[in-house]
Amino acid sequence: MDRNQALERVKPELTEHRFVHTIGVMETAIDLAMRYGADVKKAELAAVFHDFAKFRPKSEMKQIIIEQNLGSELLLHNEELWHAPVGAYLVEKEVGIVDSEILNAIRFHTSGRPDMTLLEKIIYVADYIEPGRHFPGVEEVRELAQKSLNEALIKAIQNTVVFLMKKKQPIYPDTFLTYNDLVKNLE
Ligand code: DGI
Ligand code: FE
Ligand code: FE
Ligand code: FE
Repeated sequence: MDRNQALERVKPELTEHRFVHTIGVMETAIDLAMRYGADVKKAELAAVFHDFAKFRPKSEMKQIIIEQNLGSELLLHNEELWHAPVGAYLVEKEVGIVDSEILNAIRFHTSGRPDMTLLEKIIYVADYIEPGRHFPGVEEVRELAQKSLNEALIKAIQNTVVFLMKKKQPIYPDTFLTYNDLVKNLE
């Protein structure tokens, strides 16, 4: 599947704003893949489809999480987390992408996980720093991403956790597990 076919496929699934975000993630992921020596075509496809399930009804996502055993603890946390694992499932089922590296980059783009692959880190960071993002601290993460993907990822998680805590929102345990794994392996 080439880039234009992929973009045509994802477009009707998204709002105009989310489609523009997706193109930003795609361009950023390609840059990062070239910089850090990842598979550029896989980064491109994973980025195009990373938010594939973002606008599926809550009820559909919930049903998929239960029926496909995607982890019932997800249901106890913010629905914002659901579109990542549900997206990986639907991109395989409805788009026909079977490459597990691409599917895992989609699956873990919101929470991360311990021992993230290079491609997973690239999609996570690209999602955070794409040019359409304007939240506080994003510029620092953009700069870090030029020299260390791990440092960029740690800062992005820190910012996300602080943001959620300020709103007194629960933090999904995998987000902490990802953070702990990254700081442990720093030195
Ligand atoms: O889909 P996007 O908006 O492009 O970005 P995303 O998939 O990275 O994140 C979507 C949302 O998920 C964002 O509003 C913050 C939220 N989120 C990320 N990590 C956690 C989280 N929410 C909770 N409750 N816990 C987390 O650990
Ligand atoms: Fe997302
Ligand atoms: Fe993200
Ligand atoms: Fe996104």
